[in-house]
Amino acid sequence: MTRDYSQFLPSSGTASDSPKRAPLDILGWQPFFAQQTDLEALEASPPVRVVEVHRNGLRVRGDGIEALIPPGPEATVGDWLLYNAELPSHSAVLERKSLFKRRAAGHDRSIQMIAANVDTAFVVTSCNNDFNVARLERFLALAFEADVTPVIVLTKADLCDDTAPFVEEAQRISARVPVVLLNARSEEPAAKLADWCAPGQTIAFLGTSGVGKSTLVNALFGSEQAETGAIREDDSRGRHTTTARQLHFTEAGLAILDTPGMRELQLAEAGDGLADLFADVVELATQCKFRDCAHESEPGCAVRAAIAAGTLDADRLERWRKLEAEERHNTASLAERRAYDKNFGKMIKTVTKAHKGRKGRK
Ligand SMILES: Nc1nc2c(ncn2[C@@H]2O[C@H](COP(=O)(O)OP(=O)(O)OP(=O)(O)O)[C@@H](O)[C@H]2O)c(=O)[nH]1
Ligand SMILES: [Mg+2]
Ligand SMILES: [Zn+2]
Repeated sequence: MTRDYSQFLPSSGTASDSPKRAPLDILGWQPFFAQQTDLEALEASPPVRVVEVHRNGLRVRGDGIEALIPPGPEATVGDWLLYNAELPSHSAVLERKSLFKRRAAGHDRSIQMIAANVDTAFVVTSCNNDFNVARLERFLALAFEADVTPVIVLTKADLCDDTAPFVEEAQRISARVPVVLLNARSEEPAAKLADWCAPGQTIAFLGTSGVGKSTLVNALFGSEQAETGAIREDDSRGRHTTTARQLHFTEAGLAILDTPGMRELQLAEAGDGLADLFADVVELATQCKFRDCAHESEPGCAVRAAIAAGTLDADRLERWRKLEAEERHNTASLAERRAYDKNFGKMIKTVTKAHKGRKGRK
C-alpha cells in the first residue's frame, strides 16, 4: 500500500486549506512532528497516533491504519509513532511537544505518563464540594511542567446559586491561568472553549470523577461520544464512569482526550511547573535579604512583608511551601530509586557476564 504523504510535510500547507480534512490532520498531526521525519521515512513507516493504552499494548490510528501494537514502545496516549508494520513493537516514538506525568499512586515511586502532545489541558472542577484550590494547584503545576497550557473550567454553573466566589477563588490561583465558567450540559462549551479548540489542536480534560469531563467531550462533539454518569447526591462525587484515557477526534480536526477521574496527584520532578504557577511568590523570594530565607522570622523577608501588606495571601504561601516540600521529597526519592535501579542493573550485568565467562571456559 503506497500512500502520498507529501502533503503531511511542513512545507505543503494545502491540507489545512481544503474543506475536507486529511486523515492525519484529523488525528492532530502538526508541523512539529512532520519536521522530525521525511518523505522516505513516512512512506516506509507511516505515522500513527496512540489513542488508547491497554495492558496488552497500544491502540494506534493512522491514515488507513488501526492496530494494536504489542508492549514495547515507551509511549502513552497522544504519542506519535512511526509505525513499523513488520515489527510493530519496534515502532519509534517521535519527540513530544509536551508530556503530562505524575508520580504513580501507591508505594511504587515511579513516574507515570498520563498524556503526550496535548496543547491545552482543561482542569475541570464544579461549583460545588469538588472545588478545592490545593488540588487545582497540583493539576496546574503538572500542566506547566508538561509544557501544556492550562485552563480552569468550572462546571455546573446552572446548579449553583452563587458562582462568583468560585470564579474569584479560581482566578486568584494564577494570573497565567484563564478561568471559564459554564454549564457542560448546555450549548455553551463549544463557544466558551473555542479559543483553545482550533483545528489541529489536542486538548485534554482532567479532574476528579463526576465534574463533567465526559459531558464536555460530548458537548464539543455535539453528540454522545463518551459515557457519562450520575454523581452521588451526598458528597457531589462521581462514580468513575470513564475508566481509561481515550483520544476522540472530531471531523473538524480537534483531538480530545477524556480521562478517568484523578484524585491523588503527587508532584515529582515538577519544580519548574511549580515555579511557573507560583511565579509571583518565587519572584518575591528573590528580594529577601537572605538567599536561603525560609520566610519565617528572618529580617528583610520580602515574602512576609507582602503578607503583612496584604498583597500575598498567607494560605497561598502555606500551600506553596507544602507543595515545594512534597515535590523536593518525591524528586529526591525518585532519584534514589533510579540510582538503585541503575546499580542493580549493573550488578545483574556483571553477574551475567561472569556467569557467561565461566560457561565459556568449560
Ligand atoms: N447540570 C449539570 N450537570 C452536569 C454538568 N456537568 C456534568 N454534569 C453531570 O454530572 C454527571 C457526571 O458527569 P461526567 O461527564 O460523567 O463526569 P466525568 O468528569 O466524566 O466523571 P468520570 O468519568 O467518573 O471521571 C453527569 O450526570 C452529568 O450530566 C453541568 O455543567 N451541569
Ligand atoms: Mg468521564
Ligand atoms: Zn523571605
